Amino acid sequence: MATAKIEPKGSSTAVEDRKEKTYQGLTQQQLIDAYRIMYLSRKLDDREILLKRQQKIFFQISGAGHEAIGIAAAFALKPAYDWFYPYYRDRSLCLKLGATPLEMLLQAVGAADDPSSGGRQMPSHWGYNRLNVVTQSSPTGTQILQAVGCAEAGLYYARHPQTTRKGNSDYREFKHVSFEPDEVTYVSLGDGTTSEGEFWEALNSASNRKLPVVFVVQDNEYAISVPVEVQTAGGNISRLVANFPNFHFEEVDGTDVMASYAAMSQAVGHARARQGPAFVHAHVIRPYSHSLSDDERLYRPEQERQRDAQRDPLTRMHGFLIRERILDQDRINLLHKEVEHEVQEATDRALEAAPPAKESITRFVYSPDLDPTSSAFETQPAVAPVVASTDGEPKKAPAPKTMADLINSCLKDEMRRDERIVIFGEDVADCSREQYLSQKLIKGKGGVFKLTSGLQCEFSSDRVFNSPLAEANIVGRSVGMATRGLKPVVEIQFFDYIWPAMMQLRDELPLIRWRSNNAFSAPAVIRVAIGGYLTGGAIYHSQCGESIFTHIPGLRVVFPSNALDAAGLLRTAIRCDDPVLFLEHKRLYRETFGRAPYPGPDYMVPFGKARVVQTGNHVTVITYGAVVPRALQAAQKLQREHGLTVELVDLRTLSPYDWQTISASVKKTNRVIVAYEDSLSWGYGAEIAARIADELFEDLDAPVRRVAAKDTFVAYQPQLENAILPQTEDLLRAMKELAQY
Ligand SMILES: Cc1ncc(C[n+]2csc(CCOP(=O)(O)OP(=O)(O)O)c2C)c(N)n1
Ligand SMILES: [Mg+2]
Repeated sequence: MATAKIEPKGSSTAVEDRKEKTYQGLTQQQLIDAYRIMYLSRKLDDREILLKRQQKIFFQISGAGHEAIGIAAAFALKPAYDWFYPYYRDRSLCLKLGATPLEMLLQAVGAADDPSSGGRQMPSHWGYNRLNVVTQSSPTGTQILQAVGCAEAGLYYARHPQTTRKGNSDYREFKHVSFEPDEVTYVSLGDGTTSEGEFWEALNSASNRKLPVVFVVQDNEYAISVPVEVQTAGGNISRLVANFPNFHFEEVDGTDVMASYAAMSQAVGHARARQGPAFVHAHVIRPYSHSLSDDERLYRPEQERQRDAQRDPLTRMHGFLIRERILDQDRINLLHKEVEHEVQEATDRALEAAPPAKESITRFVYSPDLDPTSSAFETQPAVAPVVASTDGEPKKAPAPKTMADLINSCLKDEMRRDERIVIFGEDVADCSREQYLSQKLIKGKGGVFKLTSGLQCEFSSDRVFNSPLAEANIVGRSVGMATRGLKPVVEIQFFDYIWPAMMQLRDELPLIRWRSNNAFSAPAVIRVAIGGYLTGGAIYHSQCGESIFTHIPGLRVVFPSNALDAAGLLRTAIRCDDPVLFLEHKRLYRETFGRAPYPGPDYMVPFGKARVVQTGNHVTVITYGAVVPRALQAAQKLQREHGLTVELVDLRTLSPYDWQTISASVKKTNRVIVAYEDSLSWGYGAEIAARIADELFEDLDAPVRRVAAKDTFVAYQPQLENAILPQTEDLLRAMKELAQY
């Protein structure tokens, strides 16, 4: 049924002529609208609770008690113009922005047509591409740094509007980009979530970079059963954040629509005027327990719950509309009936909706548009022209360069080609204090391994800059930027220190596309210096651990062994449409092994294509990274001393990996070693060995052997390091044993 417009009580043409009274800038009609959405929001929660009890849906978490601040935020912001990173209690916000009751219930039943996730996420995990409501997840707080990255992307586009043009031959072809010059990013969270480190990292960057982010903390004084005074030192988050520069602060009764709207308008105004971020601390209530899996009567006495109930935003708004004679009880009853009818209609339709097809489960793990394993990513190195010099002698071929050189050159060429690329991380800039560069007082740093050297000088601090020392900050912001269509190519200084970013790397970066059913994606590149054999690198500068990441669906994992591959694979990583973890072995950065002339600005190596380093007949060795040169040395020795030949396969990319080449080689030699630098047990080679044992059993003349590090960490003392990491002699011994098995 089409809902009739319920108007203010005294409404008539004559009445409209007189100057209309407003309430903190909201008209009577807007207040009625606010009440209608708040009531709708509550009724949807109530209906979902009923459906859950009837086992027609499978989870419920409500927005009850948070309706007023949500509606106020929606009035102060613009859908499909501003950007939204809401959390699960933001039902009223999403309804006012334009999400429909049917859409919400489609998620509750897990329907194929659920626009937020296609049946993949729990209800109240909002995501509406057409409204700029970005796909939300369950880990509390991961949205906050992403919102910071989103705001940075908006400012970047405003400074570089030409970058929004659709590109071709890479991810830009499939990434629609839009921005508004005065857009604002909204992000909300609960009081408990302010205890997360990522919250503080986000405030720090938003403050320092004066970003137009409006942070809304919806403080219902509980995080499940843990009260606010246990979460927050002193019990009030506003007091703790008050000294962040550039912020506008508001603390408000979030159950009062008018007061909340006044606070939100001020906050949004500050951000829109590019004065900096804003922080709105809204005191709300939580009348329905944490979720349907929780019973708050176990930890909240009746009198406390009664006290809360007196502040129920719906009751308050109802009373206000009557007191102000904006609506009488009859009109309110009519409004209630209309809303209840709307909820019933949406419920009927949602319950009839088809579930997703079982065959669809692996859709959108990766980009459906651009396949980095395809021949589109296979190009030849540009052959350097050999020009005759004046004396008639051909000029010398260009000098071979190190892996570090070629990665640096590749980054430079890609940045020239694609202005959407931004680079940040710890120490990656040449010099943050730009005046030292312009006055030519210093040479500049450009990364602890100098991989990003000269990039800031060529491309400006706008595109290449230092981050705070905070790994979650680096990855979380890059997720937000990539969601908006930028191409962040960020650096994690040492693999050993990647763990603070793990929540973003496991639960966000590779999941954005799958969990939103392809409505959003975040194809960022994370470069990481990895590995040992450093002589003195010790425990915390030598770790591997790639299998932890190859275990993550949706993430491409690359691990080159030589300069040419590094350049070609990095280019593929940048141009492709999936998130990539690009692992660079520190020991190989400047190694003599595997140097090559720069292969030119278009050289690409496709993912999932191994390189056969040398062919052989007696045993296959499957490996990657810094074990490749060691295995090659061992193979040469085996041939010299015993006349046995090794087929050496360098995987180059670990996810996806080249099963075809592995299988063809094992079928040929019937003997195989999987060698890797990481500790032996549960390492990357376990998966390859298991698959060979499973699928190639009939072809094997010997057991599948693994050669890897000891099950410990890498020690500082060089003799210990040598004993821990797999050496050429270990490989040689295994090759000989297996070849003669
Ligand atoms: C990182 C993380 N830890 C734990 C949880 C489980 N969990 C879900 S909601 C929640 C409480 C959140 O409290 P608060 O931030 O105050 O929001 P509220 O639910 O009160 O609105 C917890 C512990 C989670 N989802 N994510
Ligand atoms: Mg809370």
